[in-house]
Amino acid sequence: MEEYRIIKALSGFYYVQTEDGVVECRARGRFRRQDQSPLVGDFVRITRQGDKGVLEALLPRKNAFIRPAVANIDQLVVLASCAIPVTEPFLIDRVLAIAQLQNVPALVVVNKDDLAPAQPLAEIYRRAGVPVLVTSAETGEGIEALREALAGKLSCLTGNSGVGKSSLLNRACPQLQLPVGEVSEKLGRGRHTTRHIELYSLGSNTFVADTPGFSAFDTERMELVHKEQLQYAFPEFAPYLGHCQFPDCAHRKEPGCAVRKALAEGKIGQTRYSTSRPGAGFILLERNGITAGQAKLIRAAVLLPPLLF
Ligand SMILES: Nc1nc2c(ncn2[C@@H]2O[C@H](COP(=O)(O)OP(=O)(O)OP(=O)(O)O)[C@@H](O)[C@H]2O)c(=O)[nH]1
Ligand SMILES: [Mg+2]
Ligand SMILES: [Zn+2]
Repeated sequence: MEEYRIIKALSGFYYVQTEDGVVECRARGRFRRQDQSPLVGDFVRITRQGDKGVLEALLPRKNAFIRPAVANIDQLVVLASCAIPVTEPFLIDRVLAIAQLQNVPALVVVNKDDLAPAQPLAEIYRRAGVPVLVTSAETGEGIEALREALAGKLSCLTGNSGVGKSSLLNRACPQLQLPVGEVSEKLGRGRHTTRHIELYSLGSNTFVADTPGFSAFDTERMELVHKEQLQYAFPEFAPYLGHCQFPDCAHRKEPGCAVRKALAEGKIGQTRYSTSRPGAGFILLERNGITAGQAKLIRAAVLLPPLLF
């Protein structure tokens, strides 16, 4: 049997890169029965049937994400914009938190600097110790730095619809010619131009996945995180953890809280702290017991990596 990587998933078919081109595959029924969903980035075993193929098995993953649905990435690139469609910091924070809990390096890119100054948003993440680039797909600002940041890795771009994920990739690699869409000024959001996840080669050992932007529906959905783990999803909190008066401090209203003290002193950003609070976009799992509603969500989220349970 042959082992290859899935580079695209579309309408129930999986497209696998082989030495002699891309092969369209379908998955065996047992994947569905076992609640296993192959993802772009997965390594799979296939058998051939003429010029088509069949996915026979998924090889072990080093990481996996639900949104965007990708596996085995080296870096998550969170694209944001201060021009329409404006990216709310909590959206960035949620993606960064999930990456951090999976030990996947993240990069924040604030695009459209030609339309609205990107620095204030960029500064929030610089202060949190996250690598940040400021770019413009229009003027080419920051493109060389972006190319360098992508080199030699498999990166996945994510961000709300219309921030310029596809535009930026086109600018970094003009032969890609990815479709880009208009932004609706009236609604203040993108038009979901990119409809599927696909992995592109940008040269030696460099791959990047373009993904559909989050939709309003997506952003209402919550991420599942263990209650005690949430604080570790924010790396700049680390120096203060373990220094609160109460060992089980939730960093909310408890007296002697070192995290809140750092917040008051401006060492932790207000938006970062707000996202880390229970109820701000995460469903917090109790160690020994989950509610029926959570159990349903967990079944729906079969792709969640073991770390999050
Ligand atoms: N002025 C300016 N316009 C940009 C920039 N980046 C993207 N755009 C425009 O923003 C619109 C949306 O860009 P896309 O690249 O389609 O955005 P996307 O993030 O791929 O959106 P989805 O595929 O819907 O998730 C297009 O009209 C682009 O021309 C930029 O840096 N500056
Ligand atoms: Mg796009
Ligand atoms: Zn505390």
